[in-house]
Formats: sequence, C-alpha cells, structure tokens
Amino acid sequence: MLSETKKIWMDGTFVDWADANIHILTHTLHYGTGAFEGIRCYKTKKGPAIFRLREHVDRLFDSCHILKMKPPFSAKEMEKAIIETVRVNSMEECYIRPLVYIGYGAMGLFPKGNPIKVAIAVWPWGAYLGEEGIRNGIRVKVSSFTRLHINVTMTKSKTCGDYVNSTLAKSEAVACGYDEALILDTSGFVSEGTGQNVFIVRDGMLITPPLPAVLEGITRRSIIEMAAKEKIRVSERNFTRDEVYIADEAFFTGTAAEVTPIREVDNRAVGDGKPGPVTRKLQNLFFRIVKGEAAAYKSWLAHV
Ligand code: PPE
Repeated sequence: MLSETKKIWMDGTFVDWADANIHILTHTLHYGTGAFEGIRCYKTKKGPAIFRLREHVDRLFDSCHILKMKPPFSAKEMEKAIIETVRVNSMEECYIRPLVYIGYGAMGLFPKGNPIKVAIAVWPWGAYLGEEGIRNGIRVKVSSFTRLHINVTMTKSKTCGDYVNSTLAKSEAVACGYDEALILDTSGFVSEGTGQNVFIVRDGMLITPPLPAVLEGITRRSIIEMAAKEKIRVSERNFTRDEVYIADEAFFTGTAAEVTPIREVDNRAVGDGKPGPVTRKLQNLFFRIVKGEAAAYKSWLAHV
C-alpha cells in the first residue's frame, strides 16, 4: 500500500492528501490523454536532492506538446512547485509524480475547451523491484504483449493511456511467477521493460535498444553518460531475446527501478545468474551520484 503524505499540489494550491479528488467525468480518466513523470528525490548530506529535475520537467512538457495539451504553468513554475511539494511534505527521500491531465468539461474524444489540470504528489517509495532485486537481480519473462508501434501511440511521450500495454505485460509476468516483463517491439526486437529501459553487456560492451520504440529514459541517458566517463563502450542497437539469453550481464534502468540487475530471462540464467561487474560498477556509481557522493555529477542534483 501507498504511504500517505500530507499535501498534494493541485493547480497551484496545496490540498490535503485525503481531499485530492477529481470529478468522475474527468476526460483523461476515460480516454487516457494525459502525461505524467516519475522523479526521485534522495537524501544527501546537504539535505534532500532531486535527480535530474530539469530533464524530467522538460520531458513532461515534451509529452504535453506531443499530446497538444498546454499546461497553464511554465516549466520554471513546475520545477518550483515540485521542490515546494517535497518541502511542504518534509520528505527526506521520496518518489515524485507530476501529472498533467484534461479535466471535466466536454465528453467525447475531442476535448474542446476542457481545462488542462496539473497535480504533483510525493510519497516514500523503496526499491521498486525489491531490495533483494537490487542486490541479487530479478527474474524476467519475455512478454506475450508487443510494445507500442511508433505510429500507433507516440513513444516519445509518457502518455497515461500507453501504460495499459505496460500493465498488461506486468500482470502477465507476475501471474507467471516472474518479477518483471521484457517487451519486444513490433519487429520482434527487445524494446524495454514495463517501466524501465534495458541494457545488456557482452564482452565488456554495454548495449541498449535505440530510441525509436522505447521511452527516452533519463536514467538510460545517465547510464550512457556515466559509461562514457568510465571508458565503458556503449552501443545503441537492436538485439533479440536470445541475445539477452547469451549476454554476460543484463539490467533495467528507470526512476522507480533505479539500476536493477536481471539474473534470469525465460528461465535461462544471464551470465552466471548473478549481477556482473559492469552492472555492479554502474549501479554503485548511480547510487553514489543520487546520494550526492560523486562530485563530478553534482549538476544532476537539484537541492530542495
Ligand atoms: N520505459 C518506460 C516505459 C517507463 O515507464 C520508464 C519510467 C522508463 C522507461 C525509464 O525512464 P526514466 O525513469 O526516465 O529513466 N517509468 C516510470 C513509472 C513507473 C511506475 O510504475 O509508475 C518511473 O520509473 O518512474
């Protein structure tokens, strides 16, 4: 269950958690045209710090632009509101969920004149795929559901409705006894997890699917930038599910999932079935960065 916090920011004002309600005829609730973000704030020696806040807010505005929703706040105002929401709730460490949605007004697919509404909630959220998963890796199954085609939904937008594809894949994987799903694209190549980008390691080279059919993950981009500094070679190219079977290492990245090693795919051990050295190295560096312990990456943190 979700741990409740005190206040939720709704359209410029703070309301009590219990009163953060909307009308049942809210357009987004019916048709899914809305955009959200997932951001994390970490405890550092200098107080709470939000990881790559600017990048997340930029992506939220890109999603809105794609969906033709104009938020009634600027990106700067959103950044300030996010920081304020963390502060008002006295959070040391939390997950942050901004949501832009189409409010109550007209029904029918064309939401002419309906207000664009914005909310920001925060709550404590531990390891998304479990502490055990972070430490020793998770078990993954290739999904029977195919990832969104690039001309069916807009893959550069973090659109609420697109997550039906993810929830179907996730519940199937869990029902089959796995921790997470790995989803193939319409050409049959590996795309991403239900809420994570995926990396494999072969002969010391980091490989991740190219952007067209996956979300432009901010953790993904961070890992690529970190790998470059660590002199780890990176290739953005397509690969098949059996290339994951024979990879030396594999891991997921995402705001919620952070850096989670994959120890098994479709009942086949990846490498020796334990998090490998490249995964460990990047995972350790990632956690040092978000906790403010890596001076070279200070600019990735927005202190509250
Ligand atoms: N792919 C998808 C489909 C996705 O939803 C996410 C984030 C990513 C990749 C990784 O992106 P980034 O967080 O920028 O590195 N998924 C969010 C929602 C998870 C949820 O269960 O809700 C997240 O991780 O916050």
